[in-house]
Amino acid sequence: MTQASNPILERAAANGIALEMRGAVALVRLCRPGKRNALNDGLIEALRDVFQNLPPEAGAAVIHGEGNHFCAGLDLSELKERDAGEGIHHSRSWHVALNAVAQGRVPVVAALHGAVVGGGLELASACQIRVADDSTFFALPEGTRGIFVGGGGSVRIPKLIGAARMTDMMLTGRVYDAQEGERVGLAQYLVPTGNALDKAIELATRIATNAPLTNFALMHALPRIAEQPADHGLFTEALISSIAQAAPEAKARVRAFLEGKAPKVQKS
Ligand code: 1HE
Repeated sequence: MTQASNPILERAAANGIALEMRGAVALVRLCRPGKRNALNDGLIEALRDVFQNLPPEAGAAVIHGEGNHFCAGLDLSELKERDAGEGIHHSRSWHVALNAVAQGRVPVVAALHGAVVGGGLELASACQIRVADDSTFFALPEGTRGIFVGGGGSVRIPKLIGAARMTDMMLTGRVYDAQEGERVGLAQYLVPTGNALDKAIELATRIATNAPLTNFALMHALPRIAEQPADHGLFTEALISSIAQAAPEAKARVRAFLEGKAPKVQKS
């Protein structure tokens, strides 16, 4: 399905989210470079719509930003118009959109460069994999602006770097550069400036060849197991692993290895 033939995707494109298929990889681009891809209501809605309506041929997705920055976070010009009640619903609308990324149908790789700040870091943390290039910097300026994260950041970011580091970022305005970001766990990959998108596409292309049930288990079972008490987690693991290994695709892949037709694990 192309953007031109799908009214939902056409509306998303008009609101600043472009979708392009690259083989089995859905390339999702934030297209508001003049405002550093700041996320206004239209963009958040478009993000939700795109991830809820990925073409059936998509086996993985990449999200990236146009211009010199990945994303400057919440569009602060919209903040001043909101009272407390509206603020709650606004935050919930981000939760829905970012859940569509985190717990959609396919794994998502974020290609990061420049500013990954505030809601931009919340968006990146909703992705399964983050690839940063050397120009990337991470910050949570909410503390400085007198506000709080509202796009799931307080749930997802401590899982990446721990509550202590997130608290420090918000209390002091600390900015992590790309190297520090990778070291503390904000990104799993670090590449030279300008190479994040290519690396993200390479990873997503590989991810798209996984058995769909494996990808499903990693997106939907693992995060839940990680939050369960150990005894419940072990039980859930037994269930999901038996479902995955019973699939015909798993049997075919294991057979291929045993017959010497599948690659061995190798040092990179
Ligand atoms: C914006 C925004 C924005 C840029 N909302 N308009 N996020 C922040 O606090 C980060 C605010 N932004 C910045 O610190 C800088 O813009 C950047 C480091 C990201 C980029 O700097 P630079 O020099 O490349 O761009 P600029 O000149 O600062 O901005 C270019 C334009 O984008 C300018 O508008 P113009 O009309 O004057 O050209 C900026 O006003 C505009 N712009 N960032 C609105 N964020 C769910 S809760 C999440 C809570 C948060 O995310 S709070 C953190 C918000």
